[in-house]
Amino acid sequence: MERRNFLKSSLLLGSLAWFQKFPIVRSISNQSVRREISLPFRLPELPYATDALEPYIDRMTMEIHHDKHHGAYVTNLNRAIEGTGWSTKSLEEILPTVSTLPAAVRNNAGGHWNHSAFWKWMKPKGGGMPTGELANAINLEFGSFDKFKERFTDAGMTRFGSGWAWLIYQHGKLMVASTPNQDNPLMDVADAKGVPILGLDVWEHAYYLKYQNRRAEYIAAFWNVINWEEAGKRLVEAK
Ligand code: MN3
Repeated sequence: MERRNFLKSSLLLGSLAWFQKFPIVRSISNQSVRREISLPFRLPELPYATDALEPYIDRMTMEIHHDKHHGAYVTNLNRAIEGTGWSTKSLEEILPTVSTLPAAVRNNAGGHWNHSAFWKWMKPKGGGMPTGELANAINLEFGSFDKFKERFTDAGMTRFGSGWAWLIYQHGKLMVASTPNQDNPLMDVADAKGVPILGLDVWEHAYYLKYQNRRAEYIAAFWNVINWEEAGKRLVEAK
């Protein structure tokens, strides 16, 4: 009996040691090694429950969008930079140089940055109007909040296929822009470069379950969940 237990534990220890030779098992068994060696980027938690933006954005869309889509950008970004000099860089260092990097880095680094910000640009019981410096800057640049709303909506509606609508800060002023795919205004490839103050995902995956092909209804709903404090904070930091 004792001998059998002894054999069992030696076998177990032996196989553990054997498994330890393989990086993937070692990484699973050791969180800190895992972070340092091969998985620098992580999927952030949503700052609210998946049903918190109902009825404007539905629970299932939030679950799939965050867990599957954003999750895949993080996984694929880690895969794309593994073993390269970029694995120790921050997103803010990677994005301005994407023109020199493989498409997988551009798409997934963009996807990770864009979605990490997007979750924060929304909140339950959001909406209303911006206040303070952001309200002043919007009025100064666009004439009124309603005129800005029109311009931003138009940027989202006229983005053909998948992409993002943006309010950015550049050269001391605000500007509305849009980018294709997962590009963003922090990238050297962007037509309009600047600091993103507010962004809206207009990929079909962001609205199709609830709104199907009706992008205009999704964009109209977005105004009810915008976190203007977050947008305002970004303007203050950008200045
Ligand atoms: Mn998306």
